[in-house]
Amino acid sequence: MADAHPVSISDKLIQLLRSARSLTVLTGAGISAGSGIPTFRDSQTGLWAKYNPQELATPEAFAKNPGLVFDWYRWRHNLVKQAKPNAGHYAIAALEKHIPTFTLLTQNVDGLHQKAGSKNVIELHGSLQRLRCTNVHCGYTTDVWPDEPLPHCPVCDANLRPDVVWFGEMLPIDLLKRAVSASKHCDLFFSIGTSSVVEPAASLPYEALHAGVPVVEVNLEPTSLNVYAKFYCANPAAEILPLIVSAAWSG
Ligand code: BJW
Repeated sequence: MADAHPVSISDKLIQLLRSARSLTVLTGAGISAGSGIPTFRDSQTGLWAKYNPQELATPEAFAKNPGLVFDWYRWRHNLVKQAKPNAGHYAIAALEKHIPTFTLLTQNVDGLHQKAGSKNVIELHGSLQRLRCTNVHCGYTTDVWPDEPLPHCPVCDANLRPDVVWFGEMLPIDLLKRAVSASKHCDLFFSIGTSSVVEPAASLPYEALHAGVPVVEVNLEPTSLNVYAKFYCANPAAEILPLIVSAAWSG
């Protein structure tokens, strides 16, 4: 196994964080890796190493084989129901208490940020907590996952589906607009535990960069964003984020 990357936190980053009046944080699956939730694209352990996204995470896959897709999401729903936030989620929740304007943009559907106490959270790819009716004219949603292989809507009898955003589907436009605005209008932007490949979320750090906002990347591996980031932390999010918060505000 490779040696852990030594922890080093730039004094300049700590100064910027202390003086920030507005902070925007984008998270991806890497933040929840420390809570036992598999990422998508890590080569050995990622979900897409074992499962084909085209057969599970598209509207076409659900239309073709709704039982299979629902079953896979029920397995993941059970996994996240049992998961607990880790020190990285708690550190992000602590940032919100220190900085007057704070926005958390997450691509994750696991609800762990809210469990850790984060308040201003925009769930760009939906939530595994909820099911919604596939009939767009119906609008029924529920937090209860019925114990049936393929549950139906109690209002209109159409299939229910997980309330997540699949490939080829639009992100909720109001949430995306708020995310773009929060990315442009902040003093500092963190991109944490995301491979920076899935659009349109991957473009949000660039909204910040184009507005002159310094970007911090926290990721075990550098991504395509890395060359543009002012600061890079190559440590597990659950280790480095609590150290950053305590360096900025303890004492
Ligand atoms: C750690 C760590 C530790 C690990 N500490 N770090 C422009 C160009 C090309 C394609 C497109 C484009 N615009 C749109 C598209 C198509 C598509 C897309 O982006 N495809 C790319 C893959 C090429 N996008 C869409 O379809 C989106 N819709 C859309 O744009 O609509 C308009 C439109 C439609 C059609 C055509 C054109 C436009 C919707 C995207 C929905 C994504 N959905 C998923 C599934 C959600 C439900 C579910 O959970 O099942 O969202 S896919 C999956 O990827 C999931 C994630 O949220 C998302 C991002 O993954 P993330 O979080 O980055 O995870 P990983 O695994 O990739 O990375 C983890 C990282 O953490 C790694 O870098 C590790 O190193 C790191 N790490 N441990 C710190 N301890």
